Amino acid sequence: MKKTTRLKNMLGSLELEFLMEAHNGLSARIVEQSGFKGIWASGLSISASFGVRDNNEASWTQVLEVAEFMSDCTAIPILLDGDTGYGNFNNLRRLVRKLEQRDIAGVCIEDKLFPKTNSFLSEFQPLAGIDEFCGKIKAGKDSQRDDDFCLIARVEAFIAGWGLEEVLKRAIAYHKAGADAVLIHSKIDSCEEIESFMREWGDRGPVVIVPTKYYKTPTQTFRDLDISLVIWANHLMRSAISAMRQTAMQIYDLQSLHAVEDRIATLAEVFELQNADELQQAEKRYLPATAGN
Ligand code: SPV
Ligand code: MG
Repeated sequence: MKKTTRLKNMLGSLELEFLMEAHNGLSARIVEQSGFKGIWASGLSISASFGVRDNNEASWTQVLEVAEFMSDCTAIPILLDGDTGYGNFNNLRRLVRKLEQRDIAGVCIEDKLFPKTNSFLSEFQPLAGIDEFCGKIKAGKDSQRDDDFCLIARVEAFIAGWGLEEVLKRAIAYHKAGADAVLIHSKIDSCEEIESFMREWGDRGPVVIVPTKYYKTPTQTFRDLDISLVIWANHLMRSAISAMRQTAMQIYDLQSLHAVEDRIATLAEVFELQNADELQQAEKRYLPATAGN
């Protein structure tokens, strides 16, 4: 089944589904091997792994290149965090076409202004006009060639300090404009805003959430609320930071590899993640036999 169809089916599924964050080919492979059905290509994590801020400091083609590596080395669908679409409706059209060419299953765009700021970083989060954002959604949907490519519209009104009425107005407008799902983002440490939204939203369409700040909410609550898809948005990048710091500090302090050797991945694991075995088999098939072989 196509990656796009699989993501679309996840959105439409009666089960609660999950996407796990990845930010490069390696972490994408790890997500897939862990059993997840799909990948969130996180803007925050990709920019952090570049050592830049989540403010569109990395260009969209740099992000696209990362997504391409992720897509090439995995078979599960990828939902790209497309920020604001990197410009107006026209930039989004081009993004959608480029994502389809790279077999990326969908894109999520948020109703903020370019250049965006991470939702947890600043109180000042100016929102796009509803009509302008609806035009962007329509343009994105009109430009996809594969009917199952998914465009998810992310509502940032709670993040920007607006109330339920504004969130609902925007979600309904984006749904009518053709979004395959709405992502309702919230930065409070309880599920209260999401619950209030779900009570009003009913069954208009699939809803995606990112429970980074309300991580203590039991996952069963999300099921009970009829959420479609949960995104664990940045946890591989954050676990990599902790592990890398610990390893670097230990090696620095001890001037030896001895203490870390038991708790880092083996080289065999690295080669497996790179699919090194396939190349060795191919060399036997395609390279001429030499005296050394
Ligand atoms: C990301 O992972 O880049 C996201 C989610 O957009 S958040 O950081 O919560 O805004
Ligand atoms: Mg992001």
